[in-house]
Amino acid sequence: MTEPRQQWPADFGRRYLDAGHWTDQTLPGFFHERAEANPGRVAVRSADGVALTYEEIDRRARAVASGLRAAGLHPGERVLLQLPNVPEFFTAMFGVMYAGLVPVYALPAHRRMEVEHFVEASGARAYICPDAHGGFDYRALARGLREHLPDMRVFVVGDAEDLEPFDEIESAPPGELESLDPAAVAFLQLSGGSTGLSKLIPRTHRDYAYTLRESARICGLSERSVYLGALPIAHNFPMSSPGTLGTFYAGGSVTLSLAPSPDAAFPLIERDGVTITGVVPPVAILWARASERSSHDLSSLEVLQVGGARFAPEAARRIEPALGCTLQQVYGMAEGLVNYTRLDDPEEVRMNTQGRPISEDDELRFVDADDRDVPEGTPGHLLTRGPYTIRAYYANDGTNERAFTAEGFYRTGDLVARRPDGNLVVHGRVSDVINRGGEKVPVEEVENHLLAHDAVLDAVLVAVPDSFLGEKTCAVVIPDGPAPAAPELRKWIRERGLAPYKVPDEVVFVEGYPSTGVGKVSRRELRATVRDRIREERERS
Ligand code: J2J
Repeated sequence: MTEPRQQWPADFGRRYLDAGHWTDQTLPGFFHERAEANPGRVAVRSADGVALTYEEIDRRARAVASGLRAAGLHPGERVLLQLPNVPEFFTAMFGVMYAGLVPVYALPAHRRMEVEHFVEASGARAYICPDAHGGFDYRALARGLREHLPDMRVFVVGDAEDLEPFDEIESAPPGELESLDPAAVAFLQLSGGSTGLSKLIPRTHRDYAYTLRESARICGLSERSVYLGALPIAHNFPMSSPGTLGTFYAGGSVTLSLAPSPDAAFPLIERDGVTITGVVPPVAILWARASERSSHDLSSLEVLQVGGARFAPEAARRIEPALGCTLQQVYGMAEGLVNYTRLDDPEEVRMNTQGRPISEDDELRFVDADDRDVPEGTPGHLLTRGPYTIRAYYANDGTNERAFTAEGFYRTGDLVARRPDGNLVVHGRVSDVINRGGEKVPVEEVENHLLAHDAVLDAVLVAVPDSFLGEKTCAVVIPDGPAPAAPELRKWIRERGLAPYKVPDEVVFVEGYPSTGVGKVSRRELRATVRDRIREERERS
């Protein structure tokens, strides 16, 4: 496995330390400092109005740490954390870290297939999950996991039934804490941008603390800021750009919404005087529409951040007049690099670009398919390295050789142009991931599931344009014999235990694929040809 200390070559590390980017701060360390400085300040308010102070979260996290240690977990071991937007997310996350353990974040939408993959890829020894959320019972998933892995420790937030209740470890007597190394891996985040199964992203305390500090500054956070966690808070965007952790960094408070819909979020904005939040483009469009009819007072909202997927300028222009706040575009990735439009940028920049990097030490290259630099201003494949961009995934299966250049640049898989003013414009993707309104669907993974069906001879998953999501997924299937009904195939995929957002939005059956005109056909060319053919057919009809 990739040793975190070896990630950045020594000369780069020295440069980032000398520049003051990297410090000795750790993630639970900075939170503890805030708790000591302002113990009584509210850190988190849940959707149902329970307020927890910095001191309370810190105390509970320390209890969780001793509870996990008493349960026989050892420093360095991994703990899979799959929680929705509830305060226990933070007591669990900081608690796991305080114990010297490494959290691995799963999204609430992930199901058995993904969870098993994360457990296997990380070697996690414990799983912290909710009882049920969004109509799904995670206890059943946990029991299934324990059938193969009887030693897996499971802690359930809420009604644990026959499993171990999280509240018990949350009320353990706080004990000795591990002293943490700022250069060590703080957690494993999930990749959305990479091809195939999700890769695990090792982020260190000091590289992440740097993004939190700078993101909080760029986004104008202060002790009076109230951030709404509307997207699932385990995702890198609402976690760190500046997200919940950047808000704690600034000493502000976080309000948690269980869903990003206007119905769930608007009353909370009014209740707690939310000043800033981050959403994906389809949610921003819904909010702008809903605000016209809403009776909720949204006047506290100063900044709406939009990121995760391309935000069309026409949609961007509707945000500020509808919501009476500043639009900030955010183009980031869990692997590292994050770009922001600045709050005082001219309107033209805020509407038409995805901003510029956090750090003057973020290095960006724009290249063609052969890694040759393209002329400045033309769209190219974006490669990047810097003080908070990983140099390797937590994997040793050959992924790293493909995902990084020999000089340590991360291949983002994005097609991006840099304007003369330094701002970036994202043109699309070059890797095989469909960005479904911010949710990343790795096509190969879904195709492999489709191919497992008896009645499927071959399947390609392509993106088709969608006015709401930007793009959605269409499975183009060659049946083996009589074609199954499309809804049946979708149901079958869902029941295999795949996250609902990965289930193809549409299924069409064909007799064969159009030829790409070259001898041996690559899957990528085939997808492009099928996608173009489907687009043409739709435009004609
Ligand atoms: C176009 N594509 C975008 C944007 C991300 C902040 C914000 C987002 C993420 C994120 C994040 C985009 N316009 N504004 O981690 O800290 C696409 C790109 C990118 C991929 C990364 C953060 N913002 N994207 O979305 O790891 O294709 O992170 O490479 O989930 O989302 O996805 P993910």
